[in-house]
Amino acid sequence: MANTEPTLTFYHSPWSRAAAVRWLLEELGVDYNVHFVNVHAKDGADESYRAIHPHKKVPAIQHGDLFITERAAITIYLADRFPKAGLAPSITDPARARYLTSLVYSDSVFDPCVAMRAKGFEYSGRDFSFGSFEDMVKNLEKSLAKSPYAAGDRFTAADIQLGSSMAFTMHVLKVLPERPVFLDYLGRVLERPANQRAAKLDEELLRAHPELLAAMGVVDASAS
Ligand SMILES: N[C@@H](CCC(=O)N[C@@H](CS)C(=O)NCC(=O)O)C(=O)O
Repeated sequence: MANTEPTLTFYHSPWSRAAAVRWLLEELGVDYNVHFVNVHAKDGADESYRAIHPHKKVPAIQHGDLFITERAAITIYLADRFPKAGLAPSITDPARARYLTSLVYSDSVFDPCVAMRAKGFEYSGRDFSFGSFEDMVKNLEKSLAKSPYAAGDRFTAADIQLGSSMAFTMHVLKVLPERPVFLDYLGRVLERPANQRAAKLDEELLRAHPELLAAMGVVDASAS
């Protein structure tokens, strides 16, 4: 039978929030094309990219004639659209409640809290929708102590979103504290073969686009 699945294009740049979507795509085992976007260029991505993403950011996907932006929305869409991988509890599964909560929390609370902390902004948690950094760390610690994964006993797409953000903010930004429960959790999720594959594919993509490294002021030692 002919493959009737619409073409899936992933607008991507390594070393960005889009890395979590690459990991998800590898977990799903679907065919996809990568459209490289140099978001690290001096003035950001080329102006033509605004037709895909209104803020010229990654990630974005095109599936057939549908365009989706915002990482949480992309994650929910893909995990539901390709259910065979079992990465999203079904609509009637009670685990869906924690799944959606932690998935959206990753981008609407965790992400801005760590961004404010990384930039050294002092603020009152009551003045912003995402609340305080301290409340976020406490909540995350409590939630991950309760069960091995973000939504309960099994790995879901919410762990990709959360695990990817936690790893970056702990190890690169050095903002998230190295609490034992966080380290245990990261040990569990980051070792997944799909994540390792995604990282390797991103390394290859970086080698094919030295302009990205140059834009970030990184010298590619392997190129000499
Ligand atoms: N709210 C967006 C944020 C995406 C985002 O911040 N992307 C960054 C890379 S980590 C970007 O493309 N920045 C380029 C720019 O702003 O010019 C989402 O969740 O998808």
